[in-house]
This record gives sequence, C-alpha cells and structure tokens, in this order.
Amino acid sequence: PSQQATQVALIGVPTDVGASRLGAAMGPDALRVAQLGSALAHLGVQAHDIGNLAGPPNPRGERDDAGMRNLAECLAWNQITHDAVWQALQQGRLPIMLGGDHVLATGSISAVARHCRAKGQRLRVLWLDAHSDCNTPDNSPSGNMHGMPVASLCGLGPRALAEMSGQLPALPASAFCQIGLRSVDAYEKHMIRELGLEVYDMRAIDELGMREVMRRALADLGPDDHLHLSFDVDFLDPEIAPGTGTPVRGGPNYREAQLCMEMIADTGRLGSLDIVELNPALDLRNQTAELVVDLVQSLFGQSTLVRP
Ligand code: 5AB
Ligand code: MN
Ligand code: MN
Ligand code: MN
Repeated sequence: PSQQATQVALIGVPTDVGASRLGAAMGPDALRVAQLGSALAHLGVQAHDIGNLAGPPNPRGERDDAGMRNLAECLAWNQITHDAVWQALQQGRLPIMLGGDHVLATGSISAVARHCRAKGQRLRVLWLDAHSDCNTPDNSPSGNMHGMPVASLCGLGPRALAEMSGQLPALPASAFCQIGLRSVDAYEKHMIRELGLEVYDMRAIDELGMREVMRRALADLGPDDHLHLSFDVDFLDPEIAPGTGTPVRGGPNYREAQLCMEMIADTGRLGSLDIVELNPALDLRNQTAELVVDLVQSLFGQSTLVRP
C-alpha cells in the first residue's frame, strides 16, 4: 500500500567505462531476460522500456594525469543518463536505471537533484553497497570512476561531473545514507568523516539488525520527500549474488535484503532507482539478475506479510 507512481521508465545504461572489469554493459539485457518488466506489471506497475541509451564504447584507457580512467567516456555516459532521467521525471515516470556500472549514478542522481530543486522537494539518497564510492581522483587506488560517484555528487573531483545538476554540490552530503559497507579504502574513511556521511556498515547490521538500521535510515523521511535508491548489486552477499565485478564476502543475506526492500516500499516515497554493477559475464545462469528482479518486486510492494 504505497503511493508510488505506477508508471516507471526502464532506462538501459549499458556501460562499463567506470570499471576495470568488462561485462556490466550486459546488465540491462540480463535484467530484461529475467523479466523485470513483467514482474513489475504483475504488481500493477506499468513499465515503459525506453531501450538502451547509446554512448561511447570502453577504450580501456590508463589513468590520466589527474588519476582517472576513461574520464571523457564517463562524462558522456553521465550526461546521456542525466538527460534521460530528467525526461522521464518530466513525464511523471519513476526512472529505473538498468546498469551499467556505478559511474552512472552521478548522472541519474544529478537529474533527480535538479528535479527535486525545481519542485521544492527534499531528496534522500539510500546507497546500498559494499563500498562507499567516495574516492577522489588523486586518492583513488584504481582510477576507476565507479568508485567516485558519491564524491562527485558532494562536489568533489572533476567539475563537469560535480556540476552536472546545475548546482555545486548537487546535494548536501547529509542527504546520503550508506548501508552494507564492508570494503572502504583508508582515504574513503577519512572522506566519510570529513563529509559527515551517514553510514551503516556490516558491523552495524550485525549488531543492530537490518530492521533497526532501516528504521534509522528512513526515520526522518517526510511525507513529501523524494527517496532515491542507488542499489549496487555487490551490496548482496556474493554467495547469493555472484554476478558482479567487485564482490566482497560478508554481505546481507536474502532475507535481510528483502526486509530492506520491504521497509523502503512501506515508506511509499521511492521516486527513482539505480540498479548497478550487475555483471552477467560473472553470473551463474542469470541467478543474480533473477534475484535482483525478485528484490525489485519487494521494493514495489510485493509483501511477505500474511495480513498486510
Ligand atoms: B563500486 C575501490 N574502492 O575505488 C576503488 O562497485 C572499489 O561501484 C570501488 O562500489 C568499487 O577502486 C566501486 C577499491
Ligand atoms: Mn560496490
Ligand atoms: Mn558502488
Ligand atoms: Mn562493483
């Protein structure tokens, strides 16, 4: 029983330019093969699949002088994503990014931030991930841009990315809430403190339980707020979700992830969604894509409650 828009736009973003392992570019089609569209239709959600966005191929470049790999391509993909998300929101549709690596979140969340600004809505971003993705180019251990979108959105790193929403920073660091972290670089730990990011790492989930973590994460969500979920598939334990490029053991199990999604659905505030870092080349018979579709159903109101 949520007041989510019943019209969604499925936006394929077939990119892996932000990662060093190839394959996330096949993510959109794996989600379609796993029947994401009809799974949503089953719940009364009308899904308009706009197909895959077209962008530059992966040049597999080395780090540039500023420390980034494939910056030009990452910029292009983010601008294309931004424009498609903006358009979907203008049409009153809830945009769902079928990723693609996590670099695309700068473009999608920049468009969402722009939209919220225009409507005077407060934006809350839930970041489900094993990683914190707040590296800056000079401190990243890899130069991979999929490890930097949180920094870009907080106004750090290359200007063209940081300013994509038309404002710098795109949103206040306090808008973010990160859940499931268990692989955070030393510099990122410094950044988390510096920015004051709200973080629930795996230790917090173990000690408090997913229920309490989600209660806290969603506690100050107002009735008019916009909730954006950036769902990195490597949030999930790799035993249930092997199809991702940067797996880290010790993640949430199926029931914890399902509860997390159900509690987000209960707020009725979900306004946009990134599904990222799914890598079909590393998956087993598309099981990770199928799991993700199952969890997205929970996100759109499929409930395990006998008496809702
Ligand atoms: B993902 C690492 N912190 O910056 C880096 O999957 C990994 O979008 C980044 O969360 C992982 O290269 C990026 C070591
Ligand atoms: Mn990750
Ligand atoms: Mn990520
Ligand atoms: Mn990854």
